Amino acid sequence: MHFRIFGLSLAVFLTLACSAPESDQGNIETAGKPNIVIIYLDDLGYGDMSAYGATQLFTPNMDRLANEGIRFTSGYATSATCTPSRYALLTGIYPWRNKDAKILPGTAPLLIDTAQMTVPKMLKAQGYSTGVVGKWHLGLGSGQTDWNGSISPGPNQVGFDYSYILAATQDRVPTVYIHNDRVDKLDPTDPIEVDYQKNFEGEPTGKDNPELTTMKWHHGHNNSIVNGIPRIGFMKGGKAALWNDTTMVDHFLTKAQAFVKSNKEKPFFLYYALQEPHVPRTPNPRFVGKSGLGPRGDVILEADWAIGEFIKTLEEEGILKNTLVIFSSDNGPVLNDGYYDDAVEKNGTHTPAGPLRGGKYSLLEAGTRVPFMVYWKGTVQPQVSDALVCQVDFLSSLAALTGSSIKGQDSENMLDAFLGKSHQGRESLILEATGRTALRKGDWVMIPPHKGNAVLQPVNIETGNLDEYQLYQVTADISQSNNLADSEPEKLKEMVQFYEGIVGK
Ligand code: NG6
Ligand code: CA
Repeated sequence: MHFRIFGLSLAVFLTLACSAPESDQGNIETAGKPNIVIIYLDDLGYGDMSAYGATQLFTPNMDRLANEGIRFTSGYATSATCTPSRYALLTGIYPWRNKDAKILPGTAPLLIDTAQMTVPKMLKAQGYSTGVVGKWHLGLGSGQTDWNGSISPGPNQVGFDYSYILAATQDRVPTVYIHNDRVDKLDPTDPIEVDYQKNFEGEPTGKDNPELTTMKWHHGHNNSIVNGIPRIGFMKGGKAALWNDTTMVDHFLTKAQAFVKSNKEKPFFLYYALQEPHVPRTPNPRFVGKSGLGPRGDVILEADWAIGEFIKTLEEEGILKNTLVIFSSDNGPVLNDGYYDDAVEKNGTHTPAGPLRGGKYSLLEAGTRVPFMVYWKGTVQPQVSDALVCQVDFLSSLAALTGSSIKGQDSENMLDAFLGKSHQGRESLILEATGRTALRKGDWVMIPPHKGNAVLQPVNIETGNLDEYQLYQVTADISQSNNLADSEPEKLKEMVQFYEGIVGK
């Protein structure tokens, strides 16, 4: 028998088909490349883990990564809020360069240009399978998103082969899971509508129907009520697709584990973005009351458990030694972030920011300096590192690890620091909090004068705003209690010049 396809014999056709690169991954050598997992928490503070000094919370699974890996003491998110930090993590670009990189509503379009290089795109080109599970908060669609159709562009257009996400935050609508470009479990006869400006007629809200809420709002968070929790934004329909808040951690964990199991044959990159301990804090009943610190403590213990289960999966699948695990948080801690959830009342002597000053939204250290660990069993030696490193460095560093020559605009190759071969970090880093910036350089932090209140009400966090320069030697004064701007004029001048050289005047 002799087959001919477009005039070629079958044998010639097959030879050509097999030798042609099927995709950009086709010919890439993947042997020896480790799996890469970024475990990312939402609002976990520098002092929220026992390995970073917490005495009122015991986090053995996170601690294991810290104690058996590298525990960075000067590891930073770029920003003191979520969206900008995640933008920088994935793109290697400082978020203050993009005016849209600020806390996004659930209806915001995709923030990352689909032509932009990203960590998952770079790794995909190096032969990796790429996935994101958990909190996204980088916008979806191109403006007028129809939540009942294909929600695109999104994670799958910026480098992820697989995505299973919540669109924005747990306190924002739409309160549904999105699998690749579709709302999961959506009943087409019950379409979803989302609006951040006005309510849908006849739909209850936290503001008008407090009797329907099981969690009370303190500030903001008084729009649509889902599962008894009043949210930010209005939403209607999609009943079958609504998430269950108290099983969210289990749900994402299952997806993360499934991704690992089905991709273990070739190197994979998983960005596992837990939504805890961000509000609303909804621990599964298994964790309610476990911490003694109220729901905020309970959800930290729950996240710790999930991380333990996830690492166990890597072990059981026989790939722990071949997996580089990076752990960090998108911004610093906050107690009252808009609900009456006992976070303040039950906090006791716990210090979510550890010795640092400020918190989420703050330009002071607690806004951006976060737990930051690298764990790679058998390859990375346990140690504490004071190297100055930032999540913006992942792109260039992971490129160097996997044989790519890609370099991100603001992303420095910190691979040796990330692998513990060197304690030499970045020379400097621009920090950002709600659009304001500051400079960390060497042992010093300089915060230029910024307008606005010194304390952000009602979260009760120091913003870092002052109408004069602030200069702290953070290696000697980690709690930023001595402003040396007046006594160290030369240092101040040097810092201001350097800062203006990067950020502008
Ligand atoms: C704020 C919300 C806060 C939280 C934050 C985003 C109000 C009053 N506050 O606007 O609760 O959702 O946005 O947090 O609405 S982040 O970690 O995703 O940046
Ligand atoms: Ca956050």
